[in-house]
Amino acid sequence: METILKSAKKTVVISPDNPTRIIGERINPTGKKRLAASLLEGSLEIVEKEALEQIEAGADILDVNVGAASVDEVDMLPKAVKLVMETVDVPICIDSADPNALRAALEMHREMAPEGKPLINSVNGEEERLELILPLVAEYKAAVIGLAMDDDGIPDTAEKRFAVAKKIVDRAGALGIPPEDIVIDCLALTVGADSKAGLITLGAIDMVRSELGVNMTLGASNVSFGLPEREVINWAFLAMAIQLGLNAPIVDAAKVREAILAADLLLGRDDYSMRYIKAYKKRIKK
Ligand code: THG
Repeated sequence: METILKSAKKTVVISPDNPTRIIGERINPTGKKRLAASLLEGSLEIVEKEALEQIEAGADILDVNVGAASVDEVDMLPKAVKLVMETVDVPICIDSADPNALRAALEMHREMAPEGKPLINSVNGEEERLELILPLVAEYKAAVIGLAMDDDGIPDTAEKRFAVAKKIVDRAGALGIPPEDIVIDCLALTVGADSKAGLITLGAIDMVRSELGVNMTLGASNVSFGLPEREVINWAFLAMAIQLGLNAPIVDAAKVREAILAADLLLGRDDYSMRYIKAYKKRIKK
């Protein structure tokens, strides 16, 4: 199962046989007051800086999200997508809850890279979202992240999250969108609130990999929200999730790349430890 994403110049293949691909999460004003304020003024300087830094840190794909209070996403999202595509050459993950902003950004992406293929973040199992987003995915021949939640919220069992994932894959299929263009997100919730939260997510990942075979993303760092030394928890969780089938986490590359390289190495996806050693050498040179 190969999810193929393309910028104007670069193709990234997400597949269980490939190393884990990192979707860089930092172009997102959530929790970043400075970025939120600058977006409100129409400035994209921080977006450009974050794009460059994340590529330096080893991101393979960049998530672009400009959603903050009072920001006009229909105006700003295509501008941010354009700037990121001019600044770096990796594929783009277009992140918005607003279908009009998604459409505007998809138009811009098509203009900048007519042969390109972005990832849309996201659809979920809610009837309304399926009806709004899946036609866009088909029209623009994009790939899409499918969140394992629906009109009843985020299910509290692995089986129910799997069922939502299957529903999304089936509904996409009915519109001619193949399963390789669906990247499922089994959703990470903090273990600080529910000690079984990690286990439920891992169980869903396992089921999605074995029964649907599709590729998977995860906003993995959510798992440690509210706890001290979050990185330690995130590293352990990523290793487990990657073993079970997560292969395109949405994370801060600067904080988790070493752990991901170690997981890939231990899972036999890094011949002669080349990627691990190369990253180490680059780090000690600084
Ligand atoms: N699944 C999918 N997409 C997602 C998420 C997911 N997109 C958004 C989010 N979750 C992943 N992206 C972020 C972006 C920012 C933060 C966390 C996840 C974040 N920001 C810091 C804060 O709030 O404290 C500020 C970080 C900083 O400035 O260093 O935490 O789950 N499909």
